[in-house]
Amino acid sequence: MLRSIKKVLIANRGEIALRLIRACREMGLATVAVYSDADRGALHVFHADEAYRLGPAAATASYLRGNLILEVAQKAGADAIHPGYGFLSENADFAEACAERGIKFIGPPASAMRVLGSKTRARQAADAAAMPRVPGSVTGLADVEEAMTVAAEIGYPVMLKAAAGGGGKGMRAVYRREELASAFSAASSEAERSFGSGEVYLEKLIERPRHIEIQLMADDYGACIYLGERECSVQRRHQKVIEEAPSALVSEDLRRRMGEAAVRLALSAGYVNAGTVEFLVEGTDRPGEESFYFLEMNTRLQVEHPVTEMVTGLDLVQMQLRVAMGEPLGLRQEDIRLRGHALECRIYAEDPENQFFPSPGLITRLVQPGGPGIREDCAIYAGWVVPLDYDPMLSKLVAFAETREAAIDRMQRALAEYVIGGIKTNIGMFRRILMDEDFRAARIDTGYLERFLASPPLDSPQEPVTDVPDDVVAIAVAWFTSLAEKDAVALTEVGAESRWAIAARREGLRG
Ligand code: MV4
Repeated sequence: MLRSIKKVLIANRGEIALRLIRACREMGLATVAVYSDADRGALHVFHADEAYRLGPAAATASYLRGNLILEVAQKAGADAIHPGYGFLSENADFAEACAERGIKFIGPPASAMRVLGSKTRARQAADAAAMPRVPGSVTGLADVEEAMTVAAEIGYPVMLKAAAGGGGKGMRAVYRREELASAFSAASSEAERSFGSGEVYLEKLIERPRHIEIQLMADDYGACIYLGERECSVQRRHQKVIEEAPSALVSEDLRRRMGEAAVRLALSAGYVNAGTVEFLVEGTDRPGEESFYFLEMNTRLQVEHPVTEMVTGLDLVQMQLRVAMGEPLGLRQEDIRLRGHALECRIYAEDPENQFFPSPGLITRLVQPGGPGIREDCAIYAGWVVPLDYDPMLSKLVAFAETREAAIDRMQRALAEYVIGGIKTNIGMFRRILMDEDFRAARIDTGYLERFLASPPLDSPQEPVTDVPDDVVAIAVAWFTSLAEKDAVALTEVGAESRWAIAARREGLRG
């Protein structure tokens, strides 16, 4: 059944709101933006056809107000809402409220969101779909005694997880029987506090896993395809930092097995639209012996979707919109071909020299990279004040090339072009990661970044500057200083110097 969509309300902000507006415009759809007081001057407000104020800056007073957003949609005559990621995107009650008012929620049905939103129910769905999952319980643990029994069955080390959780909250690794009781009550009360449900379950602990996820797209007619994987092992405190597609560690055979399992799970949950199945993978150093385990399914468009777009040549947001209109996918699995390699760096307003503290504020100067194979998804401009009320991600810088090595070189070139003045950013950290031998050899797992940050590469080879005349160096330094005055000041600050600070200063002088 075809559904008419002519006007889309974008229930989000920042780079993803802009990304969604762009897809709508290319398809001839009108757009309605919503904004908080902090975002009056934001680019998504500027680029949409109409914009409505929601309230004060706090997300709970603005982008999380589902009922108000629905009122705006009705007033503006929008026939669909795209939630983007975060905010209301995985809120099944909101998806249901949209349906009740005859407004199309661009995402899966509320019923599928409910099944997959509970980790224990999702594990049951995985079993029903013959999808490999980490050994452990598939229902909440009634008490410590039950936890003891399950842990003894699967063997230590184990991991306690919140059924309503995600992102590492309410999670506890337990290495010995004696530690289980206190970890159980800690995990359970943290889960209760964070999610309003104290339900926890147990899994076998997988040590040094890789985090690899499969992108799915399903239509209303039972067609579902996988669009390859993304390698997301480079994380810090459960925040992804670099993503790539494809994963250097996934063979064609492993990709097919993971993709087919992900499709089975989605179909068994009645899934429609874009979704991502996350896996823990171990044994990628032993080709043919890799094991993958279902972790969770994300029922939204993800931050890192651009790397999949680059290697598939598809526009995932346009596909989402067409599926929401009731169109069939129009693609079979064999139509999906991966080509080349894409890397994404998440550039944040944060200070790597000060425990990655958020560094919001006024962007005084901005020189953005471009050229062959570079895509930048962002919503910043010189003069924009990065609000402290939301996630401080500034930009997703994406490099695409024929090979992983060429994509890394291209990313390095783009990072070297990038100047953001007025606020601290993690750009320098990416320059160092991309020089790292282990990263370049794809020797990465979920612990890679924390290990790397704990031991900065002070002895990395520096480019010789001896062939540059002194006056040229002086001009370059003056130019750099004028472009990034605040950063430059930080480079000359004295005080307790971390090894990172030293590495960062050398990086700054080199640049
Ligand atoms: C695990 C695990 C090891 N074993 N589960 C972290 C976030 C949450 N969504 C799942 N997480 C993990 N679950 C078992 N049984 C290790 C992690 C984990 C992790 C997973 C993906 C990406 C980065 C991570 C960093 C630390 C721990």
